[in-house]
Amino acid sequence: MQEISQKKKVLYSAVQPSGDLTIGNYLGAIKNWVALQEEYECFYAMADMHSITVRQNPATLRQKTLELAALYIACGVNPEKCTLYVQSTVPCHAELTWVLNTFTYVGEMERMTQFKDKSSKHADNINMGLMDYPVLMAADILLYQADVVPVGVDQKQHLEITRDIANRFNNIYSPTFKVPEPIIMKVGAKINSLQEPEKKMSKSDTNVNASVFLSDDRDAVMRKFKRAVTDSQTSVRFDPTQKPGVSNLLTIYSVFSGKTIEEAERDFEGKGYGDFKLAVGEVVADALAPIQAEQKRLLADKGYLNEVLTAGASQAYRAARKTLAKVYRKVGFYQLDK
Ligand code: ATP
Ligand code: LTN
Repeated sequence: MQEISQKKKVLYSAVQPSGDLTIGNYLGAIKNWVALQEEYECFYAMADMHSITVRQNPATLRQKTLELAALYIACGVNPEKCTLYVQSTVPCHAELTWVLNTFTYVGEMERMTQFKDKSSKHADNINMGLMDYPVLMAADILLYQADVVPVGVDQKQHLEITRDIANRFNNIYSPTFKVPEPIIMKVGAKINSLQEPEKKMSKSDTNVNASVFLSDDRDAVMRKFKRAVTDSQTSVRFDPTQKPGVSNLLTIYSVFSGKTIEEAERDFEGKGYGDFKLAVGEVVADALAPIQAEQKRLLADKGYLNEVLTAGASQAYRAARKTLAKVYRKVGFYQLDK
């Protein structure tokens, strides 16, 4: 397990174990984690407490949590270098959330884009947790004194509120929390739907052709790219306003192949959309195959995964409880004599 060093800056990120991950989740989040693990002291969580803000099947949630752990490792997150853990196994997250709730205004939460989106999607279950989601996320990040948080563009607003809450607390008491910065990649931070290329690709989209899942086999990947919406022109050019579909495909091709957008455009000069879509499909299917094989291998070894998550939970707890103890002292909670 990783040595906690004083020198390295701290990085925190998480993904919810609800539903199957899309290539948007991969490119916007997990893929970048791998490169960053050398430079930072990293904490990567499976945010199962966030998942229950939308009703989940218990057995499925448990299974998806394990699958997500295996996926992190299969994508290249190294448990020897990072702390990998399940959010609900570290009680400090719920405890700090309660305190931070008293530094957060109802009006601020009502204005959050994700809250508004999810409330309209789940109108029959607008629970307090859905509204409190950003405060739990702030608690995740602030517990570990994170310097940076790599996320996709859609999470930027949650990072801003985290910074506001941290500053508010620090100003009322004394510096307690590190105020974190988001890391948002220039390319890949927003992968759009293959069917409605102005909208983000989402794992909960009801149109199966809109999202490519990390679990899709080669046939499914090829079929979805073949059906991807483009435009009535013919040139493969990057222009997100005029050509959102083609630009989205170019972005996907670029990040999966490691080429720049300009290089990608050059690859398809004089070629038609048919050839282009085929090439995008191939580069994605080629990248997913080894990840899928490795995830499958890991899932067959539950003992190993359980060991990683047990060690991760105690390592995370050690870091988190220090911050929580400070907070409890500062707000005036009674301290038992030792
Ligand atoms: P849902 O659509 O069910 O609300 P989601 O696909 O947005 O879920 P999350 O678990 O909320 O998934 O997000 C996990 C990470 O993936 C976050 O860092 C988020 O910013 C990133 N992400 C999600 N969708 C995309 C996308 N289309 N492009 C780039 N990054 C994305
Ligand atoms: N809300 C995030 C998942 C998440 C997260 C975090 C991301 C939960 N806690 C802390 C970064 C830092 C999402 O991706 N939807």
